[in-house]
Amino acid sequence: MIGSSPATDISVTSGSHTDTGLRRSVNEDALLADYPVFIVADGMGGHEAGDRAAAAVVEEFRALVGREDLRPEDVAATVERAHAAVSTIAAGTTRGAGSTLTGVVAVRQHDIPHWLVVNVGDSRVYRLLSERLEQLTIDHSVAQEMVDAGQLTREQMATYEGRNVITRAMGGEGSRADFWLLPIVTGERIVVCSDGLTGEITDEALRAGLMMGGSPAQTAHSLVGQALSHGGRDNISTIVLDVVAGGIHPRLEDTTGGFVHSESVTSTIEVATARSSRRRTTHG
Ligand SMILES: [Mn+2]
Repeated sequence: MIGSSPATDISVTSGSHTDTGLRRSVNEDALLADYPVFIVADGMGGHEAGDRAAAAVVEEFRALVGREDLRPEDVAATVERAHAAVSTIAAGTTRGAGSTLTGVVAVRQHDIPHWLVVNVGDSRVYRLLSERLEQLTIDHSVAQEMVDAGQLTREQMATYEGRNVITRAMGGEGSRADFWLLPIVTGERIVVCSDGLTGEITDEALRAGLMMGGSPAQTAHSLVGQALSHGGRDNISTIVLDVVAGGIHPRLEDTTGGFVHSESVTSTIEVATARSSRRRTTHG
């Protein structure tokens, strides 16, 4: 899939793959990879409510496909609509329903093309730029809170027994989204994925897979295949996209290898209505 914007000449190539995995009977993940929207939703809930919740999130974002003039507020409004749609589904169930939401949407800010990174829950967005992999989102999970408190290392997150407990979800009371605004950079490779990927492969394996030279579609397939070969205990969804042209050019300080967490290099912006309460939600 190639999307291009005449106004900005942003050119993006993307590929995606989703798999039920080896242990679950239903794929409750949903994804949308169609310029300017690249999102993953990981649904949770009994009796097929999880996949309906994730599908509802994707359906709200489908209205933004093909739009060249999006502003951060448009995305924030879509997040609100998606939250309302999932809440409606949840209200019709006995066990409740919810979904994560993560991804990037191309928007214009001060007439410069940016990615608006959005996150609710523990699905993730990563960026590979000049061999350096960084996680652009911060999980809303008990495990992340333990890492922040120094009670768990980042390496222990993937195997921690309470790793599925998230602290924010679409459709839940704690649904406030995090947003980050980043200039689109020519040459960057962005990954949007559910925890079925990051629960099975390490950041270093992810980085290596992204650097093998495959197309976005080949790379998305190959990463999902790696997660399956590591056990495939959850639904696995992966979007890979390359910015081929039209973005800014990377700064010199962005060109070192390795992995960094995003807090120091991105800034959080407030574009959504805050909801202060929190509820812990378990998903798989
Ligand atoms: Mn999952």
